[in-house]
Amino acid sequence: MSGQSYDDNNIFAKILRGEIPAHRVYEDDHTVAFMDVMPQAPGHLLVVPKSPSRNMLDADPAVLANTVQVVQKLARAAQEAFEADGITIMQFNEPAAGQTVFHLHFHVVPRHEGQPLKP
Ligand code: DGP
Repeated sequence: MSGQSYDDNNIFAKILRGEIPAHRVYEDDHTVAFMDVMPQAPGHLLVVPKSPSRNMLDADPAVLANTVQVVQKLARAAQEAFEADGITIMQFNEPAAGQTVFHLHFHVVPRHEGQPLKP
């Protein structure tokens, strides 16, 4: 584990505080979802808990469990809305694994047969 701490200047913390805009598609008491600005496929959204954790490695298990339930709900909704053949869920922890925004989040990406993800 990196031992890195949470920095509330990250982009998603600013979106959660309403300091920068995002296309929000879901919100409840604990979780927000908004569209990814660099979608790897149409309908690519991000599911973000409101409470601060850097990634899965430092997340409270209860927050994680609740967030994953929202991921499932929104994956089902996205599958229907985008008539997807499948859904890719992605989640990265620390730079070596591809994480670029250091507030816990899950990618929900609708997929269609024969259509690879955009890089
Ligand atoms: P990663 O940390 O690698 O899981 O990826 C972070 C994702 O966040 C990436 O797909 C692009 C997206 N992203 C970065 N900045 C913004 C932003 O300001 N607004 C939105 N909606 N998405 C962002």
